[in-house]
Amino acid sequence: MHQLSLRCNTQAIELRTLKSQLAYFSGEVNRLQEVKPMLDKSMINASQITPNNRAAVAGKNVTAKNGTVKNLKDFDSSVTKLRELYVANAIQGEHLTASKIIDQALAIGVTPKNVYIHLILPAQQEIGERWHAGELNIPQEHAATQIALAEMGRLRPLLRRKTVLNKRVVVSSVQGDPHAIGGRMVSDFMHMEGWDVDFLGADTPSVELVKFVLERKPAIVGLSLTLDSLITPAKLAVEQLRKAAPGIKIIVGGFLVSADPKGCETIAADAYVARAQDASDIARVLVGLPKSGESLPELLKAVGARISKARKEQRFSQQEIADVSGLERAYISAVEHGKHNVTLGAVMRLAGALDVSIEELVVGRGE
Ligand code: B12
Repeated sequence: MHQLSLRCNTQAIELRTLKSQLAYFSGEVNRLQEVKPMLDKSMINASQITPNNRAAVAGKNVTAKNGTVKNLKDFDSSVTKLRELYVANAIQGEHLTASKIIDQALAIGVTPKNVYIHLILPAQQEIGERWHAGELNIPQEHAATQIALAEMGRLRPLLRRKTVLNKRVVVSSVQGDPHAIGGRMVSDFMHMEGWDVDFLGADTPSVELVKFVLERKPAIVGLSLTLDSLITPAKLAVEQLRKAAPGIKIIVGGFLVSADPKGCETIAADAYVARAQDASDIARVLVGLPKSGESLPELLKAVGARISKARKEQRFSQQEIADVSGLERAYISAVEHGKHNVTLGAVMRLAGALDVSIEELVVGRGE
């Protein structure tokens, strides 16, 4: 009864999620219909935008029509041009145009994830350099940052989830650190890769972080660190987390990991990861899962080893498992050695014979 009501609840939640996604997409269609006449009226060919005339075209629409984007080189240069336009508009607070530029990037085939990586991230970096050099003032940086956050919010539902790992990660900036966009990016990418994510944003006091971790029981904590003055608080947070939750894996990432990798090592985390897109693979290794980009032979070997281990743990011979599963003994032997591209049907039978879940054989227990 309890299970039934849980299942009903889950289905209701899924239905609500689907409904809200549907509402989002109908909103998007309406928005695009409104924007289309504007785009048609003021089209600029992407190849016409050069660094010299970018001020002239800033604020207008860019298109990749007329066969402009023919090959990768053209594609790359279009992305670069779109990025320049995005920066020009973001620092002026021209959100609507910045938004349309992102739509153009999507229209020429840039994936939402690559919009994060190739438009928003470098735009923020350029803004940082120009701010540091005194070329931009604080309101310009703030305006651009708000646009970046809003655009990421708009793109987030388009980042498709590839799988579900049933493993949690808590991502937060270190106590005292006001930078949150990097942590947001990591969170969104890890969600795509199947992690359940709690993103806490900027400046979480480490005592509160520890309490939250004890409640949520994540497998991984990701700490985002930008400022060099915060190495000591980061180190303290790691110490407190390890004391309260032994066995927890901690990844430190952020601007400082690229800027001062040696300095960061003193934090004594389990891994230091500079780029958001690498976080999931490193986290998978830390919790004992195979990397998602693993080659087929490696995957078959890993699956075979898990089958062999489960069989030996239960003291079955290959012949006994063959008898129960209805598979040939020689087939099972080849599968255990990773020499056979085992079918899902066979994994299902083996899982049944060994009384373990399919996931346990394919993905592992996370041990
Ligand atoms: C926006 C911004 C701010 C905003 C932040 C608002 C917000 N909501 O985030 C505000 C205005 C608050 C701010 C404040 C300051 N800032 Co500031 N800021 C920036 C700026 C321009 C952009 C940051 C950003 O959005 N980057 C985009 C994200 C996506 O990049 P990222 O954070 O590096 O994240 C990537 C990776 O690092 C990684 N990553 C990040 N976190 C994590 C976590 C994990 C677990 C993993 C795996 C990976 C990972 O994933 C991302 C994608 O790969 C940067 C410039 C820059 N180069 O980044 C300066 C910058 C970071 N700021 C800087 C400074 C100095 C400051 C101030 C100290 C300035 C001052 N004197 O007041 C203050 C902080 C004051 C304080 N309270 O302590 C310096 C830092 C230099 C340093 N480390 O010594 C920078 C580099 C500017 C510069 N060139 O000098 N800033």
